[in-house]
Amino acid sequence: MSLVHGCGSWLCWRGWPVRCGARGYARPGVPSSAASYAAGQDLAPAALRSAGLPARLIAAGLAVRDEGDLPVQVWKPDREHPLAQNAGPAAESLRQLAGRLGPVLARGDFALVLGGNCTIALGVMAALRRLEAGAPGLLYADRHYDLNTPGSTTDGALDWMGLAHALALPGCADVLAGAFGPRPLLEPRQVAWLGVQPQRATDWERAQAARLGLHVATGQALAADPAGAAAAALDRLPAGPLAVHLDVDVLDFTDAPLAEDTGGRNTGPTLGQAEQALTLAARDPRARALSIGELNPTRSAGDPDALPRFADSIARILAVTGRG
Ligand SMILES: [Mn+2]
Repeated sequence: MSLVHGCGSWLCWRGWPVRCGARGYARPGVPSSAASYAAGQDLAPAALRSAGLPARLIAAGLAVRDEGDLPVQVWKPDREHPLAQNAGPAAESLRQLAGRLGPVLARGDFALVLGGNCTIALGVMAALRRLEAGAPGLLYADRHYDLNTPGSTTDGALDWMGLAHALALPGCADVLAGAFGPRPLLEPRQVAWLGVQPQRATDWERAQAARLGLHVATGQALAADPAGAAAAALDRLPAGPLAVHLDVDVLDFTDAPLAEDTGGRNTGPTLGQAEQALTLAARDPRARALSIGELNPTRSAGDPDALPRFADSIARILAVTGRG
């Protein structure tokens, strides 16, 4: 990972003095629930700020530049497009994200993107592709494949359709699959899944995973050997720049009640186990971005330690970037 040179000045960033050091961390937020099941994830960037994520990143020795938030989008029912709800506004937000990340990545900063839902990974991959530094890879930590299409479920929620659109699977909505230039945005060899619970996938998704020969480590495998599962996934990815995406629903919801989807109770990795896996990825010299999706702050209202504990984990993970 390239370094940011020549700064050395003090910047005032949301009240904290931040010294520009050897490595920059840019932190755009995507306060959007447009592509989600309901409102809630639009609150995540602000909740992570309030939980002390910036201060923890700084305490971990990172130089943080705040890139600010994209325009707020709050989910509402899209009765004109019930099977791909709010696809137009969601795609526009992702195009904006990719545009915002372009200069950040080009100057060698590591990007931490706060969602929003999992479609933010498409904006990150579009920006990495534009770097023209080789085929980018995506380590996708999620309880779900996110390979649904508007035809494979009746939900109409794009938040578990993102990778179907990145891979341009049959039946995708053109407005999203074609939002980033030539499609597909990604080939199957550019993605490795970590933490999938196959029982929670649709039949369509399981069929696509088998047909395309996807690299998938289940949640059970991830919990049993976090570092081993991550290493095997990283081995499979191409040599170009690497993005890590964390859908917080991959976590055991009883251990870390953070996710929009509450179905992960007592299964999947704990926050500590996921941290082990993602720390390995962060050490990878290809690592350029981490995106965090599907966090709904209302889920942890009764467990006030959950968000600060999560912020601590993220800071520890990012503290090792480039220390491969
Ligand atoms: Mn998910």
